[in-house]
Amino acid sequence: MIVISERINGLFTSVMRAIDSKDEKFIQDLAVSQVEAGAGILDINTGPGVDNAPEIMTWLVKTVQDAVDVQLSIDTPKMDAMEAGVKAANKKVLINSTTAEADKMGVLFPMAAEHGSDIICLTLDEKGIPNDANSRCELAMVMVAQAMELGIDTTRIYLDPLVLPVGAAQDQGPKVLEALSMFKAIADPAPKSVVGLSNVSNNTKERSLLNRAYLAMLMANGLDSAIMDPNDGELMAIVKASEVLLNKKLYADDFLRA
Ligand code: THG
Repeated sequence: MIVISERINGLFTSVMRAIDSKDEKFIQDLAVSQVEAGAGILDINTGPGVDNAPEIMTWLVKTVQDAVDVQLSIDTPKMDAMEAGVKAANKKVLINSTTAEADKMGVLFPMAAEHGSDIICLTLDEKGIPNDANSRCELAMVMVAQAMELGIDTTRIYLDPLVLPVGAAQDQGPKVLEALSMFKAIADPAPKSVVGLSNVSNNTKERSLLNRAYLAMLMANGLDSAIMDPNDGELMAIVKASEVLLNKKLYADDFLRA
């Protein structure tokens, strides 16, 4: 499983403060600790409500890539900030994300094709987030078809079924699992899958417990990558244990220490 670190996000108060004061060391220490904890990709998000998002994204990307040598996921709904992030990166990025909305696909798939980027496809469109697994798959198929027309390899596509907070949309938990298990059949070779794991526990008291339990279920349904906190040691242990139980990693008595 590919662990994508969620921590370089202006949503976190400490990160927002570091962005405001252009504190390179804080961001770089955070990046290094995430990679040391096992992150294979770092998600980079300026946070909501910044008015100079392209400038901040450029600063974040440059600051992070001066400290670590991993792929970056450029996480923003703003096209200008996305373009700034893709251009500032010195290697191929993960575009996070397009939706099935025509205006987004029309800009972001050509951007991915031009720069050789990987791209996350969120299963939502002008009508919002679908209510069941089949509608999520329909939107996934629309996006995969459009990407293929531009020559984007299906293995560069990460389908995101959109995890919702259990407190607000409890019925969606199993529907996301069902959608995940259907995604593999959409193309050959199969696209990858990704979720924003911590969404599930937003505004709950038992955040890490819910994140850990759901991650094991998601992995059992074929999840390839998750935006999550690699500094949660117990959560990382769930990743390792699940990889062994799903026969993806060889069992050994000391696998958790490895
Ligand atoms: N899919 C994709 N990208 C995504 C998401 C997704 N990016 C954003 C988000 N969802 C995943 N990242 C986070 C990052 C932080 C939190 C949740 C998801 C989070 N932060 C604390 C909070 O809001 O309570 C911050 C509080 C603090 O300051 O400590 O929960 O689904 N493709």
